[in-house]
Amino acid sequence: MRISKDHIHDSSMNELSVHKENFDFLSNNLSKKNVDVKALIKKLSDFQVAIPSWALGAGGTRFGRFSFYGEPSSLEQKLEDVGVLHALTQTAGAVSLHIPWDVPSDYKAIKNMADELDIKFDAVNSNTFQDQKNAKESYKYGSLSNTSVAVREQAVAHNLDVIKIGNQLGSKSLTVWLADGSSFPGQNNFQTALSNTEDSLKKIYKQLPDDWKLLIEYKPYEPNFYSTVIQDWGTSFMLANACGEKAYSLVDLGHHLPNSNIEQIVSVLMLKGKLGGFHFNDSKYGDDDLTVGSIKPYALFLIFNELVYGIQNNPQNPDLAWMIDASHNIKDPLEDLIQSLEAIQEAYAKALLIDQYELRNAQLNNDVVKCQELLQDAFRTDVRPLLESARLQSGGALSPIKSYRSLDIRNELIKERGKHNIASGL
Ligand code: AOS
Ligand code: ZN
Ligand code: ZN
Repeated sequence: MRISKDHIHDSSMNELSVHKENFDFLSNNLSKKNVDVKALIKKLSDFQVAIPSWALGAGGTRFGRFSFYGEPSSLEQKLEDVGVLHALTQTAGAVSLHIPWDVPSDYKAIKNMADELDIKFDAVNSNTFQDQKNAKESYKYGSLSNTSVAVREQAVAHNLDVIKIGNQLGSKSLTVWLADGSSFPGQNNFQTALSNTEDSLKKIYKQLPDDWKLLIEYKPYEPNFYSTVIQDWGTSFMLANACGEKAYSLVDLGHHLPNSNIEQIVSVLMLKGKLGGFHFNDSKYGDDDLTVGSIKPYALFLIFNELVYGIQNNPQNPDLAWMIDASHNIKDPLEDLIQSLEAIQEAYAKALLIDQYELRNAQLNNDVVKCQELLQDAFRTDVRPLLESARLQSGGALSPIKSYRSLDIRNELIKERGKHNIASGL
């Protein structure tokens, strides 16, 4: 499945004049406020978000799965899907692989294909939350934290394998998310579990190539429901510090207890130079993995405000690995990812509109009302014409969802790949 630039261009034609009107209106208004519209559009074009290989098919809950048909069943097909997303949005220039689900059989071919599609390999993810076929040891009672040396060694070895695989593709970071924890009080010794995890992570870190980062993801609960070893940003930060300067925390928006102030976590981690990666999604209750911006767009904007501030003021913090971490049960995964990409760009653009200088002055004057006005003025601006313009300039679609539908891409994929239902195996 390849869509040509011409097709994308043609699919955008009939709305071009409306876009022009909206864009002129907005850019006039912004210019009056001394916003450098061109520079802003350039920032939007440069902002690329990795697509996780596991979000391209229909997901599910523990109760059931519903396929969308035409889902990718090989790494090649997953890349094709990311290629479709990138061609339409010009924002999805990277993919994040999960090992062992995505082990390439022919590295050269996969790399060539990614090059052709203009896709980079972002962070690689290890998997010690499932037992693998023919594995000697089981992760039922934990992986890097397990009380058994043999299990820990197997889990460390797997992470080292993942680094090797990623290295051959040009990845520069390893993301570790552990399901380790306990479901019942008394089941685990908290101190032993944390110490074992630290030791295991240090063993992985020792073998990390010099130009790589180790990203440590935290999450309060699920699949374990009483305790999780790496439960919060503090634990992740502690472990990253224990490992060394190439180790960082990774924030997944769904991995916080209700009402956590995520923007403050982001801000503090950046001040300490320890925010390495980001998993975007949205949620109402827990790790819901819903479409970015579908539930709390204002919270997302406030998080981006801190990210923009950090990018501008915290040279001690490295460039971040941006990724969507979503799961789809009822939407076409590709449409859902397009919506997520749009929401991310929208929040970023709005955050870029905040007058940081004015905000700083209002803060120093304790003008609380002005501070709020400055934030909300940016949030209330309809920035979509800027996103459209960034996409058009890079050869993407004016409206990716509309083009995806008018080009009938899902049916094309079903024609190519058949109605085989990956989710149920039917
Ligand atoms: C799990 O909750 C984490 O968000 C992981 O980052 C990710 O979703 C997982 O590794 C994919 O199964
Ligand atoms: Zn995640
Ligand atoms: Zn998650």
